[in-house]
Amino acid sequence: MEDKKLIFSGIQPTGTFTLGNYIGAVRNWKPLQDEYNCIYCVVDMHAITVRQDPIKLRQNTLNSYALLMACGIDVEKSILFIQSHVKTHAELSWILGCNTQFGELSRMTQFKDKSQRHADDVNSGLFTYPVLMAADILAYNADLVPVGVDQKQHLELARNIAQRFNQRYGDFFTLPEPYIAEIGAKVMSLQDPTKKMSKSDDNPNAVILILDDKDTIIRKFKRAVTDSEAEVCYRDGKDGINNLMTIYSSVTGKNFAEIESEFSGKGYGDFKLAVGEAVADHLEPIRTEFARLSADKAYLKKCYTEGAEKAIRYSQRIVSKVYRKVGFVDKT
Ligand code: ATP
Ligand code: LTN
Repeated sequence: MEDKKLIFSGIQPTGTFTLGNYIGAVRNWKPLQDEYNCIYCVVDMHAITVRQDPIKLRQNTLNSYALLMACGIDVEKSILFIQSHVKTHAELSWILGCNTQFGELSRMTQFKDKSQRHADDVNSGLFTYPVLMAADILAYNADLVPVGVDQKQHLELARNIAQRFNQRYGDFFTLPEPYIAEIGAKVMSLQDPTKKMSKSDDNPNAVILILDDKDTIIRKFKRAVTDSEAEVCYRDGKDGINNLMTIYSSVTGKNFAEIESEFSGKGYGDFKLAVGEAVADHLEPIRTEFARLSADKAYLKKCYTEGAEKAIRYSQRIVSKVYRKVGFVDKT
C-alpha cells in the first residue's frame, strides 16, 4: 500500500442499510478511496451482541457486503472484508479489554440504550462491544474513522484505550480521529424526528431502506411527521422539516437557502414529494447494482476471500507486535 493515511470503518449486518447509514456513513466511504488507503468491514461479530437468527445473519452479512460494493466500495482500491474472517480482531480485543476500565464501559450511552431495549439479554458482549470496535481500528493503526455522530463516544474510548496502552508499553498505536460529515451525521426517524433513524426501529414507516422501491420511498416520505406551520425553512424546533431538508440537501447537493427559495409559497405536500423523488432517483443505481452483484455469488465469494486475506496479512503484522509488547512468548 502506498504511504497515505489509513481509513477504517465498519457497519453491522443487522438488516438492510437505512438512509441514515447511507448518508451518515457509507456514502462518504466512496470518495475517501481516492485520497486514502481504505479498509472497510462488515462487522458480523458486533451484530451478535443482540440476538440474531443465524440464517438471517448469514444472509444479511452477504447482502451488506454486496451493498457496500453497490455503494461504490471498489475492491481494487480498498480492502473490503467480513470481520469474523479475520481472527486478529478478537485476539487484539482481549488484550485491549485488559487495558479498559469497567467504569469507562459503563458510561457508554449505546450500552445504556441497548441494555434497556434488550433487558432480557444484557450479555457481556454488549458491554465490551466498544473494545472490539477499538480492536477493529487499532489492528490496522488507522488514522481516520468515518462514522455517524452516534459513534463518536466509542471512538473517543478507542483513543483512550490506545493512549493507555502506549503509556504502559511504549508508543505504538496511532490515535484514531473521527471523521464526521458536516451534513447528515444524524439522520432522524421519519416518524419521530427527535430520534435517530435506526435499522432496529419497529415502525417501518420511520425508516427508509436503501433497497426500498420508488413507490415505497415516496409513500414513507408522504407520511413523514412534520409540524403545523407549512413553511419549508431550517429553524430550531422544526425537527421534521430540518431532517427532510438535510436529506434533500445531501442527495441533491442544494444548500438550505436554495431549498427554502425552491419551496417558498409551496406546501409540505410538494416538498415531501420532491424529497421522496430525489431520494428514490439517487438510490436507483444502487438497487440495480446490488441486484447484479448479488446474482453473482462466485464473484462475491472471491472478493470477500481476497479481502480477508489482505486484512489478515495487514493486521497480523500489527497484532504480533502487540503480543510481543505485552510479554507473550514468541511461537516461532
Ligand atoms: P442499529 O439500529 O442496529 O444499532 P444502526 O442503524 O445504528 O444499527 P450501524 O451498523 O450501527 O447501524 O451503523 C453504521 C454506520 O451508520 C455508523 O457509522 C453509524 O454512525 C451510522 N449511522 C447509523 N444510523 C445513522 C443515522 N440515523 N444518521 C447518520 N448516521 C447513522
Ligand atoms: N460500532 C459501529 C460499527 C463498527 C465500527 C467499527 C465503526 C464496528 N467496528 C470500527 C467504525 C470503526 C456501529 O455500531 N455503527
